[in-house]
Amino acid sequence: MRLDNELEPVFSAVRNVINVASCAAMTDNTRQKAGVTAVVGRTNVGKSTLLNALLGEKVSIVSDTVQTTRNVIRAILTEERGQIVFLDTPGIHKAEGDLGKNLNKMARSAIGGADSVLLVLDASAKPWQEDEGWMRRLMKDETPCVILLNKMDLGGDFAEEYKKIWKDTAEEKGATLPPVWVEGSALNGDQLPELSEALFEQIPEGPLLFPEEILTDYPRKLNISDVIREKYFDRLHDELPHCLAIWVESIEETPAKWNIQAEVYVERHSQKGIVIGEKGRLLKSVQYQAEKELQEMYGVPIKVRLWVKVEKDWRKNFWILKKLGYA
Ligand SMILES: Nc1nc2c(ncn2[C@@H]2O[C@H](COP(=O)(O)OP(=O)(O)OP(=O)(O)O)[C@@H](O)[C@H]2O)c(=O)[nH]1
Ligand SMILES: [Mg+2]
Repeated sequence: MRLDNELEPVFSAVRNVINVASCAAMTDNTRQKAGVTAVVGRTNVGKSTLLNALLGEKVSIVSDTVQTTRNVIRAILTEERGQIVFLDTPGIHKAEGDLGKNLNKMARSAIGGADSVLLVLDASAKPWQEDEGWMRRLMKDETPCVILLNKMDLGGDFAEEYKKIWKDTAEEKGATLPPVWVEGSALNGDQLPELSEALFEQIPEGPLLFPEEILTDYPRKLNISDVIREKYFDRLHDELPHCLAIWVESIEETPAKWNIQAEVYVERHSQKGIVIGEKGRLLKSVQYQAEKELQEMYGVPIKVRLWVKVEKDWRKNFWILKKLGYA
């Protein structure tokens, strides 16, 4: 496994977990496979939906808004044949502000430390420049990769067009390592066993990297803020989401329940009313939906209290981006 630049902290965290992991979780079975697979692609193609489906648990939030995923999230799949540590990355998207640029950088650097790459494409939509950009990058590095043509449940009208782009570009660049193509659907699970098979093929043999019961090591505070953000994205669609961030201030664990206090950042006063809603309806509904989901996730009663705060131009504020884990 190569270790690289910006993601070095991520991988040193992996190594730390390995060091403290119980030896019982390791195995002498040298034929077992274990490795890191970066899941990349443009925004909205279904990367997070796919990882949730492969793991059978929700580890990463999903929405039809661009750049829903804002951190690199490790999702850990452990089976008899071994373990794949997936890196769910923010989808590449034309970026103007610091937030978007940082997210693109995060995604691009993820492939540096990975053993293999899974590129996800949306076969139901015309190829974007960003899709071709990923293909060029993977060819340049000759990275072993599997390409999932996702959303085949919607017809897959553009599957052949994507394959042709790969073929033409590979000829132009003299790239020789062919990808493994899988056509399927993260939403209905079609061809996911075949996809897993292809992914396990591409990672090296070795002991497990994480104890087998761990699905993700994503910090709890970040997970909770993502769930709250997802509930906002569900309701606001394109109206506001990019100007919105959630910061979990505290989690008070009492024997009866967890009390979660979180701040909702918006960029301007005029946006405050939108996230609160008429008579506070939107805010209350987001609190309620988040409580419901978090309760299920953590198995304890949960109370969420949200405070809306105007942080002018937070997307350009390095310290806020850093605090949120976006820089
Ligand atoms: N019909 C269909 N919809 C899908 C499929 N996979 C994902 N979606 C939908 O596509 C949208 C985007 O899914 P996400 O999983 O959030 O996409 P993403 O690639 O993680 O997006 P970013 O985090 O923004 O990079 C959601 O509305 C999903 O329900 C699929 O196989 N079929
Ligand atoms: Mg995502």
